[in-house]
Amino acid sequence: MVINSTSPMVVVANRLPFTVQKNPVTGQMERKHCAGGLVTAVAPVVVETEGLWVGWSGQHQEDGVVEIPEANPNDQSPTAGLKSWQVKPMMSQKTLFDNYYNGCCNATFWPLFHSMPDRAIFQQDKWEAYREVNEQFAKLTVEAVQSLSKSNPETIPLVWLHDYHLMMAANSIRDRCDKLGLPIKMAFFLHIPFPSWDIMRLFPWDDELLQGILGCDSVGFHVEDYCLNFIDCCQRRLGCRVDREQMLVEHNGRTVSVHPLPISIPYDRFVSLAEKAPQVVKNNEQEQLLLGVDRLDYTKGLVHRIRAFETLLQKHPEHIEHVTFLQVAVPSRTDVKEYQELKEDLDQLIGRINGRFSTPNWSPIRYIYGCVSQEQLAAFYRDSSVAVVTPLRDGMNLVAKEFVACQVSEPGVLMLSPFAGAGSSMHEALLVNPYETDEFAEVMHRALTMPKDERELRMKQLRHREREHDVNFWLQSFLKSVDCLADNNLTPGRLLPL
Ligand code: ADQ
Repeated sequence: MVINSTSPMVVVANRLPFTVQKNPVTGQMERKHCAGGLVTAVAPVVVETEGLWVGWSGQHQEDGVVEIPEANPNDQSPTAGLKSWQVKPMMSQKTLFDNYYNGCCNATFWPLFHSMPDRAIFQQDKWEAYREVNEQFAKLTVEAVQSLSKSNPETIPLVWLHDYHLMMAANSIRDRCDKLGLPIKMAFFLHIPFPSWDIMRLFPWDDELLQGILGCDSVGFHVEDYCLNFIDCCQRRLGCRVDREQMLVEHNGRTVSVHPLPISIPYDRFVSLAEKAPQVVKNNEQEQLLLGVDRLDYTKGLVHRIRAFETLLQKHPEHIEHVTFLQVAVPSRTDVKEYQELKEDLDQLIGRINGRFSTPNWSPIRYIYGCVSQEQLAAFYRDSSVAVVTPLRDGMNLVAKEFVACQVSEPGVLMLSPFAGAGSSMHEALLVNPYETDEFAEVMHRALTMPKDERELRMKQLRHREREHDVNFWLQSFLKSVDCLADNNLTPGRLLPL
């Protein structure tokens, strides 16, 4: 990987890039790698620029001090090169952290930003906990920056804040660094959608939140629509002067640049996994698989999708015994009531449909509730005829891209919701509105019966685009966006013309 950045990168994310666990046999603390696009892409940059990663370790202050162990000598993961001094665990009091994480991040921002305001709670104490934990993150980040600047006073660290957990940290980081005379560049990237002004204004403290994000020099979202929503909110709520063409927002005498930076996957890695993965066992040679892979989350539209599959079997009984829906769902936020209810609804729905349509030799739905290895996932992607990626709302959606990368033999068909960020660039997918059940079933039928030459053509173009715009491309685009614009903010004056 070529990294065009000389600044040490300080990544600040809710989570560390690995968890720390006690080995039950040796009693020693060990790193447990968390697979994920962000860690795979960003950890090598932190290693190479001798930067730092600030995040929650999974423990609380009540649990005592966490010592970060060095990587195991056999560690092959992208975080293996991170020395223990480069990992800064954030620890908070348990109740405070719970109000921040479960209370505000997941019960307010997650549903609100996915345009599901009826599911969101708006509580002052949760919001205060959010601000306080962001302040704790800010304090630790500045200590980290200080330690870097001591050992290398020539460089200007690049602080990169990630996601909806950390929208209120930037101004505190900036103020503290200013007082210490520490120059920094600061960027923010949001992994979920940024909603329209109509939704954002429902949040009682929207002005503070927007000002929080504007504390950065550069702000990134997956797609242009989210950028424009953000710019719109800044103009309408804060009265900022904005330039929509160049995507600039003026605030407090500084100009903040806004960038569409569509995240992606390590494309080549998925290709080679798919080339090696073992064959998926099917009922018979002709059986076609429809595939869904998601975290079990209400934004992912699992219930809508399974209902559409039921309609397919009802309206096109020729698929009975020839088509199976394979749904893989990773448990997520299992201690939250809404997620437990979603699991129950899905269990019941799948049970009912299997009861209704199963024959002695076939059941319509195979359902895996759990995590599967990337090798297994690659096999599912490769051997499925259709991937059904139909969230009700999704920042980007990496599953759509992983499926495309794994199409190394017989080309399959991608069905995609226009409400996922991926929908705005993967034009050759069959777009389907997950709320429109009958049409959804018809598009499933079309995908299952699509002629080979059409499948080939669509998949070829999808694969070409994703190969060119992989996760490395995303990272390089981000570094470029920071290099061109943040320097101007260090020498104030790049304000919008009056
Ligand atoms: P997520 O909501 O987690 O990410 P997504 O982008 O689809 O959604 O990523 C899910 C990841 O989990 C994929 O890499 C997938 O392979 C993996 N996965 C899913 N099910 C699995 C299973 N059963 N076993 C193992 N792995 C599984 C958030 C936003 C997205 C945005 C990403 C990145 O909500 O919109 O695309 O961040 O910015």
